[in-house]
Amino acid sequence: MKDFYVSRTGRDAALIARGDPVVYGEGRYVDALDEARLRRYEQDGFLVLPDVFDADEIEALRQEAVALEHDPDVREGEEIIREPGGTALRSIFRVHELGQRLADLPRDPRLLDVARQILGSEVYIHQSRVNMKPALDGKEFYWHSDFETWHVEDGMPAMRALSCSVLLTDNTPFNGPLTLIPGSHRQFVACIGETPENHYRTSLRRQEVGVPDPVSLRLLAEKGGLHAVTAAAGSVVFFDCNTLHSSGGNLSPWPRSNVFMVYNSVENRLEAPFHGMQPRPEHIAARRSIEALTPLRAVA
Ligand code: 6CS
Ligand code: FE
Repeated sequence: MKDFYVSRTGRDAALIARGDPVVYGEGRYVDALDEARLRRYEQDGFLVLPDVFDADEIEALRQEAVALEHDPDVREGEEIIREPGGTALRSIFRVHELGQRLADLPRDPRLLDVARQILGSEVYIHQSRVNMKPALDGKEFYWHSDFETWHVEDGMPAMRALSCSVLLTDNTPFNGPLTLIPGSHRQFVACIGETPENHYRTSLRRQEVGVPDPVSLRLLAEKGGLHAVTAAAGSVVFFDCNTLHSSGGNLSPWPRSNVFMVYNSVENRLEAPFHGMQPRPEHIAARRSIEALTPLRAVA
């Protein structure tokens, strides 16, 4: 397969114009977002939908995430990522297969139909996680494009995937809200550096390889600005796989936890990772459980 997005090959950084659509099929595959919201997503590379879930729904999801965090089996499992230099929990991966309500969440039509509309096809879950960002201790996630990692390390062919983040707690200016660069999804930042063996064992704690260089970051930020998603629990952020994003540390005395589900098009299934790397484990990059999701229908 021709690699249109070459990165981490030891050569200099580069900006490569995106060759893939942002919204597939003109957004006509299913009817979920109205035209204005679809255009906003296409232009910025992300979309914030306030108050999608009510307080009871979010509290139930948040409690399930907390229960997983304290489940002794989960705490010893490979899905757990701890904060760099500490023991506090940073992320729990594969939550859509560990929880009950978290298992139904990706199939909720309020989320699934938006993903099907934008990606113009049936979709499956490439990856899910809860980022706990614990009180006073949650560390930053440095600037990156998810697609750069999923392309190089997971062999994701094209930019036909998106992340859906459901805010389980209020995201404020003080607790490390997700921050994105509007418009950055249209340029692929080829990164400097070579990928270490089993890179995910360090990158998920603190990512230093596969991150954009300061010049490219500054150029894209000067063009699009920075947008921190400060919104109430129950809000949802959809963002394109290639939109540059980060989040700061959490110095507030309250946790900031968000659940992330990555929808990939069934037309964009993972191939072999580039540069001969070993595939990442199933709980980070699904290769087996990749059947198209069926929408959860509300019980009549
Ligand atoms: O490597 C990955 O798949 C993960 N890394 C980051 C920083 N964001 C996306 C994903 O969770
Ligand atoms: Fe990310």
